[in-house]
Amino acid sequence: MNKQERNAMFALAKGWILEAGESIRKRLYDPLTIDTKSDANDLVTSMDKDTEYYFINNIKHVYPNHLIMSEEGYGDDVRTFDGTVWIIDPIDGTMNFVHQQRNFAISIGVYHNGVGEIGLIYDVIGDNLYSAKKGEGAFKNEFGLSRLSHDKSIYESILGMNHFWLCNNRFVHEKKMQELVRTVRGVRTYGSAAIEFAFVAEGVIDGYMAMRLSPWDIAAGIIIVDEAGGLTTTAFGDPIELLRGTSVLTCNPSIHKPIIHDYTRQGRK
Ligand code: 2AM
Ligand code: CA
Ligand code: CA
Ligand code: CA
Repeated sequence: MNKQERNAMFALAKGWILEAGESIRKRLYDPLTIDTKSDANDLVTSMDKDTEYYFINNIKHVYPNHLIMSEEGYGDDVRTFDGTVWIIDPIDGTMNFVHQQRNFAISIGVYHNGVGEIGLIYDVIGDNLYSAKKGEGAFKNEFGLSRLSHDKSIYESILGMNHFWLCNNRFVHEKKMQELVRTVRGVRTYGSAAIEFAFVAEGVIDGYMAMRLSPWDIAAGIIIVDEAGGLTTTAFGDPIELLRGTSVLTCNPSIHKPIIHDYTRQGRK
């Protein structure tokens, strides 16, 4: 994809994401239809569906040949990364949206032949747009993000992770995760993978780990963290295969090796 095409697509996507966010803010306290999906805690609302539909309508109108992979099922059944693929989570952090009316984000990643071209994560209530274009750095609104160029030791790092991995689970031994929690300076849980990626890019947290995420949770975040100078692999240090569900470790490069070698690989089930 050439720079001109990328810039045009970025400008459109940015306009759409800001407009969708504005629409959510206006309707924040309107009555919602809330359904459950795989289990009682897996929520989806009419706002998730309306927002996804809005993006798909707009994208298909301008780019009828592009494919769209999105959480709530209005997109295409994407099986390969040939051509241009938009990967969209209309609301990441739906539980936060429903219970807290904050700490949720819209996430859009655009890939061309498998290469990340554009990443956008919009923290709707904070009105902060995290963005990146391939080769042009990462931004929070108009400010460039550069804190990841400073090394951190694991002892002075703040790590984002869900408390779930400290309980008995099928991915990783909880004792090893407890050891990791005691080693780092602090642990945070924000409840939106996209926001955690944005915070890693910003240097607000030094890493984020999760055992089970979907492509739309991470597609934009991978590009933004990469452009900010960070590193993203599976939680066990392998390359991410974006078309499938995956574990994730996204972090300041200086703490990647210690986490993989001393904790996740040793604790892997
Ligand atoms: P969502 O709000 O778009 O569903 C919360 O820890 C993070 O995990 C959010 O990014 C959330 O995305 C995602 N998530 C929630 N339920 C999930 C599930 N059943 N499988 C994978 N990811 C999930
Ligand atoms: Ca969901
Ligand atoms: Ca999500
Ligand atoms: Ca979602």
